[in-house]
Amino acid sequence: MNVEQERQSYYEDLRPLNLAPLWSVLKRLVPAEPVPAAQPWCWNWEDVYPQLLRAGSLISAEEAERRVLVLENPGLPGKSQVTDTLYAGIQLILPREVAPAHRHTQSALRFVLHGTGAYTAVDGEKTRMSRGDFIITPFWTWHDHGHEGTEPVVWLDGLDVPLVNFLRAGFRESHEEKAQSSTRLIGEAAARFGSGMLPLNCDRSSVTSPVFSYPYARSREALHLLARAEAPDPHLGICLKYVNPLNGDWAMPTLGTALRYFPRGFSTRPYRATESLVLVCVEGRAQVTIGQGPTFSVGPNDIAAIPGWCAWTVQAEEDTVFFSYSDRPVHEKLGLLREQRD
Ligand code: GTQ
Repeated sequence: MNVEQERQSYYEDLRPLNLAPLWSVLKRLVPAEPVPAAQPWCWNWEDVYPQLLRAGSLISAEEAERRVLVLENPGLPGKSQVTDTLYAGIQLILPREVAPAHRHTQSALRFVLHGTGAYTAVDGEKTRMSRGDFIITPFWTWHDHGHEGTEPVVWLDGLDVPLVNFLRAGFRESHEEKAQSSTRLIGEAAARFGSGMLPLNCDRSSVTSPVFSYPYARSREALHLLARAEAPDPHLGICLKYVNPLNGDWAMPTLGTALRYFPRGFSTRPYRATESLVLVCVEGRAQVTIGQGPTFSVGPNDIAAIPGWCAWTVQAEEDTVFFSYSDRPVHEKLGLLREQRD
């Protein structure tokens, strides 16, 4: 037997003992730099919306529990992942429907894409949903969605499902009632925590922002004013992150959310970080180039997935606003965030 044959027979002897040689996997196990399985991709609203409406005629929100089309990254087929660490889905609710109350240890965000008249209820408080609003469902809070209006309402769900499932920390429960009863006024959380003030002796320990709705109109106005006050950052444009007023940290413990403005004609310099990112176009149109390509033309309600450690640039063809979410808070907390600006 030559050495190679001896090694092979050695490996075969190891297998039933549940032992394996590190040296044959070391470089894959501990790579020189991140190797995402996710691919750069963009989902266009004009493809997604008609399919979502078809789902609306095939299954009710109640039967589906959540009537959602999952954005499946082409590099991760069947995994229900938009990037290696993030989940994204597009949820449809029709007039008079209820998506029944449940809770889970995965954190969820909603970013409203289309329609008016729907609400989401979180731990007894309803919030109306309007286009561009960023709404948080903190982990392990009861939530149901309903619709008192007249037209289809659609939003993006962003969840930390792949991360939580990787940690095997997922729990889920159904509420005994279809829709939880209201125990708080509409706007109560915003009044208590979201006006630049806090109750004098409030508990500051929550890792999720208690301001669970960040209306678009306010955030948009802030970005547009800043665009007149300062030059856009070469890599970020005009970018504001959503924060938890209790501690100034990200609004959610695992998902970093931000709103970004790029004036017409502005191009960003290449930027990459270990975070993986989902971009949602709210207004305008831009070319988004990811890695060595592809370049996607991203317009209203189009959604792009940017895998970790892929450099990306934005070329704004119109005044453009993007909402984004990423796993950045986790990278930061674990000391793993690495960035490169060219
Ligand atoms: O609305 O609670 O897209 O639990 C995936 C899982 C939405 C939700 C999703 C969920 C929800």
